[in-house]
Amino acid sequence: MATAKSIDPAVNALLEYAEQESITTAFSRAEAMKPCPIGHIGACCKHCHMGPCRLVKPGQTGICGATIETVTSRNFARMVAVGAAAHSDHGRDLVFTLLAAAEGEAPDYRIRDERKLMEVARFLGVATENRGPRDIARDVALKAMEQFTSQRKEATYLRRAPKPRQEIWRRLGIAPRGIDREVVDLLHRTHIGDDQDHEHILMASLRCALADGWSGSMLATDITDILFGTPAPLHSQANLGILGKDTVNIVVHGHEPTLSEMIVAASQDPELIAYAQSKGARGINLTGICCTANEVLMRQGVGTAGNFLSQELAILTGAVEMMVVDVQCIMEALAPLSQRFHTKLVTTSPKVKIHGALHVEMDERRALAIAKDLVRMAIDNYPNRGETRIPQFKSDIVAGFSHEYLNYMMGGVYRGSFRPLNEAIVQGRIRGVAGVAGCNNPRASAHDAAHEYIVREFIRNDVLVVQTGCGAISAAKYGLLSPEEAFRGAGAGLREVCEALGIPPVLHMGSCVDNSRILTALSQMATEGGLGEDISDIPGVGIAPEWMSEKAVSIGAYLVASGVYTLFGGDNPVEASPVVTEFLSQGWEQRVGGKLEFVRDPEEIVARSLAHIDAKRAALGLARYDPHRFGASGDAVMLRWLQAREMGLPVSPYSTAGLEVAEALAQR
Ligand code: NFS
Repeated sequence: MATAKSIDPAVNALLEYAEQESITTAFSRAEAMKPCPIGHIGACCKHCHMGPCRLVKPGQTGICGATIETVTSRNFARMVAVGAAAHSDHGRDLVFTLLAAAEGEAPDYRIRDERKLMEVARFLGVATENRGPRDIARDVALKAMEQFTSQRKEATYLRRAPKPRQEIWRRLGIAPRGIDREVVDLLHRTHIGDDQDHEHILMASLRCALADGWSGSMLATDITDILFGTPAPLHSQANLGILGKDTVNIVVHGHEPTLSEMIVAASQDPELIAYAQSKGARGINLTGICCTANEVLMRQGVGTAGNFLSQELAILTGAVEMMVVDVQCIMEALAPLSQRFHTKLVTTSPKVKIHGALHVEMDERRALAIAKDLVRMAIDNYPNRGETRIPQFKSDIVAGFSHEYLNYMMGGVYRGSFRPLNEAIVQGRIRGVAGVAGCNNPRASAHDAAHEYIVREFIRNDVLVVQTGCGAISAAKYGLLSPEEAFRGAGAGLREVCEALGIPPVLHMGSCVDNSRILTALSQMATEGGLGEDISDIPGVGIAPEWMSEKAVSIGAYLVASGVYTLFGGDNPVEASPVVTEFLSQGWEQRVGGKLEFVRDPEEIVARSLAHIDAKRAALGLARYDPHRFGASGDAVMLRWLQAREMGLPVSPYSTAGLEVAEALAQR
């Protein structure tokens, strides 16, 4: 049975073991518990204690008279508010760390990227002349804090969007103010007896989501870069096979980089490595899961053990001495599961405790000391390890594509720009761009299947893919983040671009908070020229094939508000109301140019995406996409020629068009 659960052989192997041992996982629990058919489609209102009211008959209302349109849109709004709160609160904690570092209260943190500090300072209007980095960082932190508390003033980061986009937001009254205000405002509206016009609730949802994407998440990314460095491509590996058979294995899981960066440092401490060796281990092996993994992968090259649905499986290997978790996407099931093995589960955030886990609270004033204590504790646990079962699957990856690096790679320090990318789209070498992100969901047909299918289809059709979150980890596991993939799976035009720039056809841009990098890149593409004037003009789409979290809903909503056609796989959480379903699509599209659709079938997601990309190309007056127009140049042809020559085939050295070589190889 287990084989059909995932397309990842490492996951399937461990699920088989779980079944043999009668250990439950999210996969088996999802099978045992069907979703509530009323809540699943948004028809349950439990916002007061007269109910919950289940609106299951045509025209039925709640006790207060709330219609199905009001109930579904309120439920949707609450998801946006929680998602925006989670992303932004992560940003807030980074602001606190930056402030503490600037004020000398967090001695283990420093400004690693002064260049980015200067850039952000200038953007936020902080004076930089004749001032030291710590002084500047302090003011940057204070300015960033204002982005949370401002009552009336518009969010500063909106200015990173193309001008026409900003105007749309202002005209519609959805330009967000302070993040805290927008989250509270949206939650307030969903209380009994408040906002009862679905359009009004859903437009307010866009405003709150914008406060996430263009403020909370964006400043989280900026400040993380300032503190820990702006990512640039580096090599690493992904999947459970990176766990070492004879190393002390520590898994960091959750979302925040603050403690995990210190654990990276602690795991490289020669004294601790010697201590691990004294216990019989070969060394200390740090790996990650979910977005904490993405944070330390992008900057430190730490290997990624898996995405959301792999968290329990890492423990099932029996080879994890310690799993250190912070916030978000951490399954409570980890606690009882870890007790069946020798794994120590440690919660570290003041916001997250799990019954049955050890709590060692993060304190940035002594962060490195805490990290060292944790690593030592993991080492002490190594001798308790029993039998292990590490599936031998791992892939090589290249990750770390910040928008700064994209600029750099397309023109170096002096001429960095997005022009080559825009030109490749204009010419039709690249048909369009797709952001593929988001979670895993055990209710998907098979774990990672939709992610992998959609990404492969996009690159085969010359669509450049950018990824974040668990979607990026999925691609990593299937070899899609390696430059060789351009030769294996990309269409001819995209392959030529990848060869010229030396990049994979799928770019890992970070954690889910780093979807803000995609917004910044889109904004830059829109203003660079050749692709219209606004994000909604760009031939591009946003996809979350296996979403499940409220954060994903907030991301979807801010992409829509930014002008992006956004498709979510899986079921429609507002299905109970055709009116609301239509409003998320056509209603939003008429107003902001982007729309949100829930589409179960991955083939249909690809078909709608390509049709949208082609329609946007046509609207811009660009050349019709022709898959056969390009591909006669580049390394692939050279490689084929070398291969033919090595095989002793009679090919002319002048046959760079490749036809003769291809024919000779085919005849073989
Ligand atoms: Ni995004 Fe990253 Fe993963 Fe989904 Fe959870 S880890 S923040 S919410 S499950 S992609």
